[in-house]
Amino acid sequence: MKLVVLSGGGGGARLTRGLADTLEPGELTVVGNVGDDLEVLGLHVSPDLDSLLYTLSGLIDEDRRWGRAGETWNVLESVGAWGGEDWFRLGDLDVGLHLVRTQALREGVALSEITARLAGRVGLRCSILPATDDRLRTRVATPAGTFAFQEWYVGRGHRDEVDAVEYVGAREASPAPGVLHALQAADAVVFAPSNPYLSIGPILAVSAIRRAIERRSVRCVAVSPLVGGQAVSGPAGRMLSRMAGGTTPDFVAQSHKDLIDALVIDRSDAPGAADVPVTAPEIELVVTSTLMHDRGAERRLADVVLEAACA
Ligand code: FO1
Repeated sequence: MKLVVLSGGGGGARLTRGLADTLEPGELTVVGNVGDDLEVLGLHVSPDLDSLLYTLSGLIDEDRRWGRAGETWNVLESVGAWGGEDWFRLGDLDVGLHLVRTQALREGVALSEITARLAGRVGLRCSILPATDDRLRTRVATPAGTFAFQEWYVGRGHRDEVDAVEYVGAREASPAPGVLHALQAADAVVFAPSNPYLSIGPILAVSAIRRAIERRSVRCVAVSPLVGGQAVSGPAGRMLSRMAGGTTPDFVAQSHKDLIDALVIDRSDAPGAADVPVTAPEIELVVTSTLMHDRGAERRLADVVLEAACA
């Protein structure tokens, strides 16, 4: 079965690992968010692509949910001591990857090509494609001003409420090579349990990707990033409350309006008999346990998602 997953880092990467464990080599293509990318200390960092790469290869720090396990911070300490930018924490092992990627980009290699080379180095059984090779950057508008994504997320600890999200460059961006082909060949599409505005939104802001999903003839299944109406990590719950008006499955479904056939939600979010769906009654709700606390839980959720995708 050929599956395309749209994903950010964190929970999205974990579900992707569960799907990769279940599917045959070559059956899974992950389209990763690049709206979080930044240039820091002269290095190009792609946090979500790297979380996917590190999670799928077993190199991720499972507690922090980003960067490498067994990391050391000598470079960062030296940068700080020399008065350089150390607000965005790049570990020594992580820096190695950024050096290789940045050099390739400067030599004119596309982000998709260097991502494929890196995935090849760790022997991944699935493809990771950036949504686009073009420059696409998320900015958030808050009561304190408008910020580049990482300036708000890491620099300000994503404490400011978000009024609006902008995807700078999306209008001119084309899908990276392979993205449209993967979508056209897919037997199903999955939106990972990633933030609808910050992770899935930037991917769908590439209009050719959105159009391909709108015109698909196969099922599209989203997995809610919420458990008990709150994000497992990050600001998705607060953003849905403020920007969509609530955090029930209805509001999550609404954030993927006209794009999904089914929404997988956690048991703790299952609507009661008295809850009448108002916004998206045509979307099938699949209720299961969505918390991925270990590899077994990732695989169990992947099985539920695959069943919903094949229904
Ligand atoms: N997240 C933080 O909260 N603080 C950091 O200093 C930080 C550094 C960092 C470096 C490389 C990388 O791949 C990810 C990093 N992250 C950091 C995570 C990242 O900013 C976010 O988790 C994602 O962009 C949101 O999906």
